[in-house]
Order: sequence, then structure tokens, then C-alpha cells
Amino acid sequence: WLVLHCLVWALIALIGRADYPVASHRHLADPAAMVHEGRVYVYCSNDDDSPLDGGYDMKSLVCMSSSDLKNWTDHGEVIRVPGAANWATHTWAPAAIERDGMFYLYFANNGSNIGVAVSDSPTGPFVDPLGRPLVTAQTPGVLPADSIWVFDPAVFIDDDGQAYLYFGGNGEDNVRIIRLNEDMVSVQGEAIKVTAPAFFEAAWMHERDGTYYLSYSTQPSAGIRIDYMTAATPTGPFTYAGIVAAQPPANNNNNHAAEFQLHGAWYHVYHNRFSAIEAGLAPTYRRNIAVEELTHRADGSIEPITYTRD
Ligand code: FUB
Repeated sequence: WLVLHCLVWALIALIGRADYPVASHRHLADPAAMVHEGRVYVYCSNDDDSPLDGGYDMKSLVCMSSSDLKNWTDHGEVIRVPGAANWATHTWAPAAIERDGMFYLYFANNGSNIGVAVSDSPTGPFVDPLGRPLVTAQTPGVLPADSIWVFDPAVFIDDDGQAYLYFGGNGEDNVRIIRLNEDMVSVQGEAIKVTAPAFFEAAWMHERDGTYYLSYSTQPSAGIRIDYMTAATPTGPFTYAGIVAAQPPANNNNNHAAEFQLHGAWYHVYHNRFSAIEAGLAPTYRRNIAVEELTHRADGSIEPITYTRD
């Protein structure tokens, strides 16, 4: 009876696990979620481009999609540089959004600048329409800052139709927000400077019931937590609100996450180095994507997540 009892509970625990592995067959990182027509499209840095022994040498972005977070379709590479953006040497940390039937994919050219590419399909192919980066250190409002990393874009369109790009890294005064024009491939005015306690990288915006949540990865010295701030508008003023995920991803030295809503429930997609650990190998520069459930409490605060894959 005891054995049967234990087996039943083990089964319940297994079924009840909150993590949804997205792609253990390949190495992906820096996930950005876009929900479109009942599916979530997760755009990722393609870590299989990077050598095992070091360096983030990604030159392509990969898209995976799912309608239930269990069965995933691998759409493969949706952009590769320099072919699709001849000024770019790298594609890190994408973000995508749909507007008027077109899809806009923003990406970091390492930590130097941010590009945009366009397609009429969520799965590409995406091509740069500008022939140059969209945002650089010379974009008004980006400087001055201490060694700002002009990277890690997140894109958001508010209910009134105004689009925003969130980006930046390397220091708590280095979050930037810039308005996008309706064409989604040009910026408007100066970048707005935002200060986020212990900010390192990976800014992400989601809105729920009129509250704007700006999540981000904290510095290694702060434990690469995912923290968040809230505001009543997409540009702030923001108030530090707490922790989304305190526990660092498995054997990692960075984290990068996105929050999204699918079929009424909220989720958090992030990267770890689980496949190396599972194979008994030392974690490398190649990362993996996983999803966790996300809970907003009745007062709007986020219940901190404990990663189930650590
Ligand atoms: O993947 C390269 C960089 O590592 C990203 O831009 C950062 O967010 C970190 O995940």
C-alpha cells in the first residue's frame, strides 16, 4: 500500500510540475514572447551558433511556437546576418510584435546597437528595411551613461496604439525607453532614462489591468534575479516592486526572461543551461529555454517563481 501511495504522489508531482521545456533538442537563449492568434511565438538567440569553448557568437535567431506550451513547432532560423542585415555582425536577444498584418523583429547587434527586420509572417524570413541600425549610442537620449550596452530590446504597443522600445544594460541608470513611430522602423523623440535597482540587462514590458510591469535581470553581484518595477504608464515613473524569480537559472551566469499571457493564464519564459547539466557536462555558452507559470496576486504584485528546472 505504501509503495502504491508513493507512486501515486510521484505521478501527481510529475504532472504538476510547472516547467514546460521548450526545446531540449537545440540550444536557444534570450527568449521573447509574442502571442498571436492563440499561439505563442518565442524568438530566441541561436546558441548553437556559438563555439562550445566561449563567446556569444550568435548570427541567427530561431522561432519556436506553441498553442498549449507542450507541443512546440520549431520554425528554425527566421533571420541570419549579415545576409538579412548587412551592417550587423551578430543577432542577440530579439523581440517581436505584429502591427497591421506585418511582423517586426528587433535584435541586438551584440551590445553595440539595435536593428529591426520585417516580415509578413511571424516565422519570417525577416529582412532589414533600413540598411543601418535603428538605435545606437548616438540616438538622442541614449547617452550619457556609464558604458551603456545598447542591446536587449523589448517592444510593446499600448492600447492607444503608441509603440515603445525598451532596451539597455550594464548599470542601474541604463534602462532606456524610446517611442516608435507607427511605421515601427523609426524612432520618435529622445530616449527616456529609467533607473532600476541593480539593473543588468533583459528589460521586458507587460501590462495587466492598467499596471505596466517592467521586469529585468539584476547584476551578477545581486544574484541575477529577475526583478520588476511597476508604473501607471508605459514610461513610468516606475516604482521597484520586488522579485519575479529569485533563484538563478541552473549553473548560469546570466538570465533573460519574458512574461506573456496565453489563453488567459500568465507565463514566464527564461533560459538556463539545463541540457548540459542533464548530460553531465560542464555548462557552456549554450543555453536552453524553459517556461514557468506566473501568478499575479489580487493586489497586482507578482508571486516570486521558484524555477522547477534547478
Ligand atoms: O545572449 C547574449 C546576451 O546574454 C544577452 O544580450 C543578454 O541578455 C544575456 O542573456
